[in-house]
Amino acid sequence: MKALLLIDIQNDFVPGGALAVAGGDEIIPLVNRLQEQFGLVVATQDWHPPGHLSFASSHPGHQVFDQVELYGLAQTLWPDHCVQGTEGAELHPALDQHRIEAIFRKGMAPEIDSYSGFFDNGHRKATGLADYLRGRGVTEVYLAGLAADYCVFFSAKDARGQGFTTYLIEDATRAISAEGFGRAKVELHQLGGHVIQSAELLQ
Ligand code: VGL
Ligand code: ZN
Repeated sequence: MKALLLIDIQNDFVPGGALAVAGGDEIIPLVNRLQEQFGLVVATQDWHPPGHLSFASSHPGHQVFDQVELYGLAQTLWPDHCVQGTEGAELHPALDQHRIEAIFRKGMAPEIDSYSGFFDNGHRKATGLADYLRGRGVTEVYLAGLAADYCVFFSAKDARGQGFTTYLIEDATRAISAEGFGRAKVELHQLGGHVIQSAELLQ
């Protein structure tokens, strides 16, 4: 059984949003077509409380994209984004939601970031996504969404770590940094993950 994971397709990650990924909105028509190929579609939603410690605004004297250490973990500081209950945190209105069976929220703990849909960045707490997928008989996970080099990549790595056959659908993602995504693809290959194009699923 294969599942499509739609990672953080939220208003704040598309142009005009607080943490816009260039071309982030361009993936949505493709993602909607891809959903038809899957018996199970699941989404994740970045869902931070106001004042989350991944926000540069929570660190006086620091700028957006600075690197700091947070309780022993390297942390990039982001603009305030995906604040619980705001429009920026909503799934994008063009995303077809009628086949999304579950939405896993992440990033609620104020002191730790959570790029992956499976675990926080310290692997301290699981979201329940892996157990949910196993409970549904899923063995193969396909990933699309935003951003390719952060939440999609970290979700793909954890999917591998949880023993799922893992496919990152490259043209159904957009990256914050092309260089960062290049490194991410190498690492994913080393972990036994696959990077594919949507055409391999749509023919
Ligand atoms: C993301 C940075 C911070 C993402 C979320 O969805 O890729 N990136 N929070
Ligand atoms: Zn975030």
